[in-house]
Amino acid sequence: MSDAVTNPRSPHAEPLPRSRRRPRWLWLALIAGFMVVLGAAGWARPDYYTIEIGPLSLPANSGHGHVEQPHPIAMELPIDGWIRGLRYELVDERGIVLPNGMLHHLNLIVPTHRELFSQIMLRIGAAGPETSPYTLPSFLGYRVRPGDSLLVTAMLHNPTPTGYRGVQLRVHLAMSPATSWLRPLSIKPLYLDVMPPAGGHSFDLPPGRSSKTWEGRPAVAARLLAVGGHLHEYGTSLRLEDISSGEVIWSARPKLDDRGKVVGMPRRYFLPFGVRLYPDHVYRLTAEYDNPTGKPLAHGGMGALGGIVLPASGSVWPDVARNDSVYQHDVRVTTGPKSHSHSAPHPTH
Ligand SMILES: [Cu+2]
Repeated sequence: MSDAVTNPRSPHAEPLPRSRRRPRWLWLALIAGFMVVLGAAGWARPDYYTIEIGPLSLPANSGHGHVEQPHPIAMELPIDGWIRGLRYELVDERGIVLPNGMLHHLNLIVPTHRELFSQIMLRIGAAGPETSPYTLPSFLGYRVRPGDSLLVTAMLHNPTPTGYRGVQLRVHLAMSPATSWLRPLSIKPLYLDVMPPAGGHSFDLPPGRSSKTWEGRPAVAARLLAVGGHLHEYGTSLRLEDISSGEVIWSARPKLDDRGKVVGMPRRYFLPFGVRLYPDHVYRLTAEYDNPTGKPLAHGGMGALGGIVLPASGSVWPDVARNDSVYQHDVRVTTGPKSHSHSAPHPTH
């Protein structure tokens, strides 16, 4: 991990006039400092907008292939403001909170916008059983307006010996209202995967050490403000590199429990300035594994990065290309009948 990549005055600075560049970042740094003080004082706590999925039946000891999965929900958001975070809970018919381990994964997708690095639909939130609730600092948010489309997909299973009925998955979006006197910076979430953007994101894991990579370019210049990741069991590292400049932007090892099981990935903020992403640079995401079982593991591997970016000022985020084959393939696998298989898009957490 190099400090140089977080330096806003890297040799790759865009040829913007100083008068345009400086005040924006000076302003951001000032706001950041100001908001830390306000945040510490308990100001700007988010409201929550809740989406309920269910009721669902979760028989005891049932894998995701043996549970009737919720259909993808396409909705129009009635809210005007900024989404700043995500948490969820599962409750049974009596309202008793159930173990998070029954969520296999949850994805929030905006079908009318695309990702920075590919033509697939924009992923704005994801969670799995290990995901702890998160809320962005109050000066960052994803802007939503009434009528915006949102697609919610989820998969559940029940590894416990107790069956449950009438289960509701409650997804709480942390929000700042549009009326807030201080406008958050309008960020875009980022999703990268070591598998091709559209289609199944798990891959077969060979025995021993192996790695999987994907490379791509961002559609517009942006600053990467935060990253997190997702690896499966036997994952040893996840790394994002700018291979045009040779810099490692982020490299992380999974958090392990006492028995060496992957229980999560560290998150990192690059505040206040972020790491510059250039449309003419190529970026590579690498997931490394060390499978000690001596056997190939079908669908055993995954490597995904979730983050947030601040698009460069004046940049125009490209529209979705509904005729693009990658976009269409993404829509098919995300919302079609096969969206309930494990090869469906899967969370970053
Ligand atoms: Cu996974």
